[in-house]
This record gives sequence, C-alpha cells and structure tokens, in this order.
Amino acid sequence: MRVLKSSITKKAVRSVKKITRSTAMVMYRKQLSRFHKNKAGNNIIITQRNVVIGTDDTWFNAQEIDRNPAWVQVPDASYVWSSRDLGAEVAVVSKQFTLSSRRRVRNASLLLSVDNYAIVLINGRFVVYDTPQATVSFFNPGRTFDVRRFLRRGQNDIVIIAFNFGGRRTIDNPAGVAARLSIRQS
Ligand SMILES: [Ca+2]
Repeated sequence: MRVLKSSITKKAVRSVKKITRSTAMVMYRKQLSRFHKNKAGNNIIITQRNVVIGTDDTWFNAQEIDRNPAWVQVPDASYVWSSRDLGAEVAVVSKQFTLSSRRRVRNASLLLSVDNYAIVLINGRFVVYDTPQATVSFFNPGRTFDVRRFLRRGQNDIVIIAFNFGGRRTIDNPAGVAARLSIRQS
C-alpha cells in the first residue's frame, strides 16, 4: 500500500513538472524540421490587408476535435489536438505563413483557448509560457495576447505546445486548444 501511494505521488509530480525554455526550444525546432521534412505544403501566402489564421486540420500535426461544452467558442478557429495521438498529454501544432513584403503589420493579436495550459512561440520567441495549471479562464473565456512585435515581413511560423493537466487526454480529463491570429497590415 505504501509503495503504491508513493508511486502515485511520483507520477503526479512528474506530470506537472514545468518544462524548461530550452526544452521548449528543442520541441519548437523539432516541430519545424518535421514540418519541412513532410513538405506539408501548408505555408499560406498573405497579401490582403486583414487576415485571420485559426487552428484547423491544415495546421501541421493538428486534428480537429469536438468542442467541449465548457470551452469558449472561438470564431474562425477549431479546437485541435495532436493528430499523431489524440490521447497524448502534449500536442504540438504549427502553422507557417508568409506576410507580404510590401505591407507592414499594424496590429496583431492572438486569441488562445486551451485546456489546460500552453507554450506558444512565434518565430522562435516565447509569446506564452504557462506554468502547469488547470485554470478555467484559460479555456473560458480564453486569453488575448498582443503579438505584433513577434511578426515580421516574409515567412513566419507559430508553434503551439499544448498540455493537458494531469496526464493523457481522456473522456474524464479532456484537452484541446483553439487559437486565432488576427493580423492587420498597412
Ligand atoms: Ca484537461
């Protein structure tokens, strides 16, 4: 009984350990190299002034999932999880897009709804770096971040590392992430 108890405690501690920034960077680079190897062909080129990029099946390693009734509806974005393993504790999804070299980014925001927490990088820089937690406001109503300074003309990438708090994604412990980038250019 004592052994069982201690192993459960160890497991719980392991599953909520915060990952370091360098580990996150390794995951970021691995995701991009996987994307390039797969030539996933989801690099979209944006020439219009206003653009909205929401998570869906076209994101690399993303599979659309049903929205949990507790999660906020995110217009122009679907909830996704890892297409490699829908039961995974961690989902890494990404998108590449190219902004016109003739326009300037005037405003850019990221709306993020995640069950439960996330690390988000744009062009290799940390936009969101959550500590392990299960906070309701993270998926309802979600959070908005100003990301203008992270974007640049030409090619950009966004990588979302989403975590389920407490282990694998199950019916009893759902997980999902929906994100929407809204960019206004000159
Ligand atoms: Ca969860």
